Amino acid sequence: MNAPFDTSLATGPNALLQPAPDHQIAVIGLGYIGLPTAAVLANHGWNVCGVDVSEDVVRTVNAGGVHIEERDLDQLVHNAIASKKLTASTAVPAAHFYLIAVPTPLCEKNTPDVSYVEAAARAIAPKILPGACIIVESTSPVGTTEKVARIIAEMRSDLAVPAFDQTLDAQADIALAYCPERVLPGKIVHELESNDRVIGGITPACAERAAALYTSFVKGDCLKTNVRIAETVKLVENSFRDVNIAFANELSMIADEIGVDVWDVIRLANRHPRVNVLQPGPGVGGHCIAVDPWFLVAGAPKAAKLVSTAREVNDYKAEHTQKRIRALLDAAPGGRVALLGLAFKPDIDDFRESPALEIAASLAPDLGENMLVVEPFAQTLPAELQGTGVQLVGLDAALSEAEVIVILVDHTAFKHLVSNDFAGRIVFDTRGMLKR
Ligand code: SAJ
Repeated sequence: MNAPFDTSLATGPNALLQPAPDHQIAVIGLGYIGLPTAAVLANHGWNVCGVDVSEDVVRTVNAGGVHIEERDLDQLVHNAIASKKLTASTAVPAAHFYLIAVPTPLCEKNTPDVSYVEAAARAIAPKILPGACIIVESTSPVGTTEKVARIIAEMRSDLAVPAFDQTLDAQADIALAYCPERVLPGKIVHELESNDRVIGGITPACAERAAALYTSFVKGDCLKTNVRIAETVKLVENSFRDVNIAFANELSMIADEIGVDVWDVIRLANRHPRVNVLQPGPGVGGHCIAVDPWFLVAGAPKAAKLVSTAREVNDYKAEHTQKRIRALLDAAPGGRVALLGLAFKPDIDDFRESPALEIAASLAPDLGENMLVVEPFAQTLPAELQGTGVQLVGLDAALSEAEVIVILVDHTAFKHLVSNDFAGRIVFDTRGMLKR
């Protein structure tokens, strides 16, 4: 498919300008962050081209549809396409702003894989015109945005590319910045506009240039800093949460051993004015908190002891939960178990890195048809459970047919349940849903 923008952008060598209504924005990667961002920008009047390597995704978006479930996203994309402010393409266009929102997965050994960001930089480089601003949003190890700058500088010797230690940045032809996404799945559309943003420039002028874009649609504050601090801030945010959840998860295992109710302990401890223990669960999932802390560890493996231990505790919690379910089944030989929820957190259809799914998949080969699953956000069983004999059933069937019931996700659809609904059953409530 051809790029929809013309290549004669009205910018010159010193045109690190304020954004203008006719400026064009290319969002590279139309996933959980890129697509909502592209749609929000388009609905704020920008001309946006969303770029994705998948022809299916491009076709779906151009037809006004969405390939991911996220509250309010379908209407937003529909409006953006109908107003012709958003188009999608597999080709990178010439644009005034480039936003890179591609995945940064983990390699084996928990080291970051930034190859998609590098590929995006290589795809953008030939199209960049003087005056353009390139912003990385993907969660990235510190130094990634400077890597993007080096790739562009190597491929475009005709452009003066800014460097981190450069003092006279007024000479640069383009701007480069890092602005991490920090939106919560399930509230992405709302938080894209309401959250504060941290904007790190390779130089101060780069931060100014990128901030001019974000202030056009963000209601929160746009906080400018340097690129390395902004990259670190993102990793710190998710590591902070991971470490705190690890404390709650460790506490739940300690409580099991010493025989006290962890939910009562947390509820009462949190009445202290400076204590706020988070909630234990079956482990930590999603593509952010279960992954990003490793990027911080990779940068300073010896120093990041607490961060890496927290990751191990949260990963272990899924194994611990699975072992406890097996122990409960030993007490009900031949009995059926019903698992309530497979998603990585409540009220979401996202199963990535889900501890609930990991637990189900590890039990399935042994339990087969003795395992029932209730997941209001799945029409069919995820691939990991198909062909195992496990059945996807409704809540009522699960409650009447299973001897052991495990609450793995506190979806709203389960929240009306009270202890009496489980009379005569063995219940394992990993989320403390029945206590809240
Ligand atoms: N969880 C617990 N106990 C808690 C809170 C969460 O076990 O008390 C579990 C959840 O069940 C889930 C996991 O942690 O499995 C992560 O859920 P979450 O709601 O804490 O976070 P995410 O992964 O959906 O989104 C996070 C957010 N980061 C922070 O809150 C610091 C979001 O703002 C980021 O934009 C997102 O990561 C991201 O994309 O990085």
